[in-house]
Order: sequence, then structure tokens, then C-alpha cells
Amino acid sequence: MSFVRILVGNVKTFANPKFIAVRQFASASSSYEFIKTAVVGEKNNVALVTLNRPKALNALCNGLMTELNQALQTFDKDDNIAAIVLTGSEKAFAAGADIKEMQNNTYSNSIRTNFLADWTNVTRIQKPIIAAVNGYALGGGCELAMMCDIIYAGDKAKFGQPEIAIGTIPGAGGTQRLTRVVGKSKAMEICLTGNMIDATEAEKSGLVSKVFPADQLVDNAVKLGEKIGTHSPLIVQLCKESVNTAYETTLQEGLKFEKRTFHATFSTKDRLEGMTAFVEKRAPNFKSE
Ligand code: DAK
Repeated sequence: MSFVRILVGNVKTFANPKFIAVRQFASASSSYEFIKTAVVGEKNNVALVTLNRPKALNALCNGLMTELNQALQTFDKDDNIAAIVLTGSEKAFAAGADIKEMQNNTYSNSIRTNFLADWTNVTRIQKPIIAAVNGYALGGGCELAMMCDIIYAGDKAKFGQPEIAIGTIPGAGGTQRLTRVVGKSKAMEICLTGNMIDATEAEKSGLVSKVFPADQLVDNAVKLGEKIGTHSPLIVQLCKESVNTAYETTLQEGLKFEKRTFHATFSTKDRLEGMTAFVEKRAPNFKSE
């Protein structure tokens, strides 16, 4: 059924409203200049953040990154939110960091200001973030998608690290996260040529977990967020942390961390509830305790 339910605030246009139940617009969200935010899904428990700088193909200027970090942190603290979907437009998820802002930057200024350091904040969000990528995800756009936990792509999506063509190299994970995901040969090819790969190739190489027709992408990303939202938020958080550990340590250390985290779930009420519900053949009622 197609419906839009508004409980608080004004609707701004975003994505395809087919599936969407809108719970609220935080007062801060209405003052955002470069992004739009909404709370969507049948249970109003998925945050939808839409990059909204269409004339610049969502180039990730400082203002946009500040707003994005603010919105992500706000949703991360909101107990009603189970997952966050991050998307752009059909033409561009994001065409990279803002080249016009970077053009006259200098080395000394980069050092002094720790240039673009706040990008890493995205990786400190504890809730799952699903990138729903339509169109271009280039340079910092591709890197931003890779900072998310799951990437879904529209069938016209294009991924690339074209920094080499403008005299620099990727600076937010393009040589590191991409290499861990797609392997050395493909990462080298992407970074050294600046060529783009399409959604099919991105899926084949593991960069993207699923591809959808462009107009169904956001709906499917929200459905994924809703599915994650049926589980204990506490355990989801631990699980995200454990998968991320695989990227940051050795296999032995990672396995140790996973085992200890698994043991730790036995100190939670949600673990007992989950297993009891299974045995009693009923749905679990998780309390995040
Ligand atoms: N920055 C600024 N403006 C951009 C932009 C960008 N990255 N990409 C596109 N635009 C602007 C264009 O300048 C144009 O603006 P006007 O001229 O109309 O004012 C408008 O968007 C439309 O673009 P085009 O006219 O070029 O559109 P086309 O369809 O012809 O081409 C394109 C689309 C995506 C192929 C093309 O725009 C393009 O090649 N864009 C640049 C892609 C790129 O090189 N991206 C990498 C940028 S470097 C770090 C964090 C992040 C980064 C580094 C470090 N740390 C944490 C340390 C990231 C670096 C980068 O991303």
C-alpha cells in the first residue's frame, strides 16, 4: 500500500514516497542546507538522509559534511531509529569532495587544519548505515559509501576513484578500504586509471551487496533497514562492531574479539529473550537490555 503519514513537521520532497511513513523532522533537519532528513518505514524506525546539492552532483563540501555528521550523530542517539539509509539523487550519490573548495589548498594548511579529518566521524556511528547509491559515487563519494556498512546500488550506478586525473590520490579510504574489498589488482586498476566501474562489476567484486532498478533502490534500502530493525538494537551494535573488527586486526585477534563479544551477549536480556522466544515458538520482544 502506498502512503505517506506525517506526525510532525512539514514534508520536503525526497526519494520515492511510495513506501514511506514519516514520523518526524527534527527541528534541526529543516535548517539543513545540503541534506534532507526524514524518518521512514512502517514502524518509523529508519532514518533517511538524502544528500541534496544537485547542481554540484552532491560534491561533498565542508558544509555538507558538517551537516551529514550532525544528522548521523542525531539519529545515532535516537532510540527509535534502528538503521540509517544514506542516499543521493538518481544522477549522483556524490561526485567526490568539492574540488573547487580544495583547488587552492596548501600542504601547510592541510597539516595545520588536519584537512578533511572530520570525514572519519562517519565511521564512528554505532548504528548500521546503508548506502543507497544511484548515479556517480566518485572519489570521496565512493569512499563515503565504503564508510557505510552495506552498499546497495541502482543499476545505473558508477563507482570510481578519479583523483589520479586531477593530480592527487584518494584520501579517505580509496586505496585502503577499496583494496580490502575488491583486492589489489582491481583496486590498482581503479585507482591508477581513474576509470569507473558499473553496478554489475561493483556487485561482482563485492563492493556492492545488491543491485536494483534505480527507482526501487531507496525502497529496498529502507526495507533492509526495517529488517535489521526487527532485531535487538544492542546485539546489532555488537555485531556491527565485530564485523568491523575484521578490517582492523589480524584473524586471530578478530576471532578472539568475536568470541568474547559472543560470550558478552549472554550477559544481555535480549539474548535470553531471543532464544526463549525461539523455543516457545513466538516472536521475540527485544528491549535493548
Ligand atoms: N567538486 C566540485 N564540483 C563538482 C564536482 C566535484 N567533485 N563534481 C562535479 N561538480 C560540478 C561541476 O563543476 C559542475 O558545476 P558547474 O560547472 O555547473 O558549476 C556540476 O557539478 C556538473 O558537473 P559536470 O558538468 O562535470 O557534469 P557531467 O555530467 O559532465 O560529468 C562527472 C559528471 C561526475 C563525471 C564530472 O562532474 C566529474 O568528473 N566530477 C569530478 C569527479 C572527481 O574527480 N571526484 C574526485 C574529487 S577528489 C579526504 C576525504 C575525501 C577526499 C580526500 C581526502 N580526507 C579525509 C583526508 C576526497 C577527494 C575527492 O573526492
